[in-house]
Amino acid sequence: MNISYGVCISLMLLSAPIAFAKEHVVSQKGKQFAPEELTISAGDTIVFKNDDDTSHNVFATGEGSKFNLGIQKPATETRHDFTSPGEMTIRCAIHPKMKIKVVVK
Ligand SMILES: [Cu+2]
Repeated sequence: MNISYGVCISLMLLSAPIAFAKEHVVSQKGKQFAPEELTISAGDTIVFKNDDDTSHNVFATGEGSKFNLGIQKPATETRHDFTSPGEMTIRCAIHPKMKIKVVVK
């Protein structure tokens, strides 16, 4: 196979998902989410960064948006894909005061 043809196909495959889904970064710092409200589109991903020196545990219990990302150590990332529209409050299982409202359009 022609090499430039192969490179072209690879680039198309790599760039395809980026055109439709966005990544949103949410920080966990000082035992708070930042931002504390976020509107995204269905298909988008939220990357949760732990910028604290304590562990966190991101989870949600809403209808159609149930997930638990597990214990997350400092300086690590977890991520979740939001596939269907809705509104939810995402919390930390370790720090009950931590919450972020997410609207998926
Ligand atoms: Cu926490």
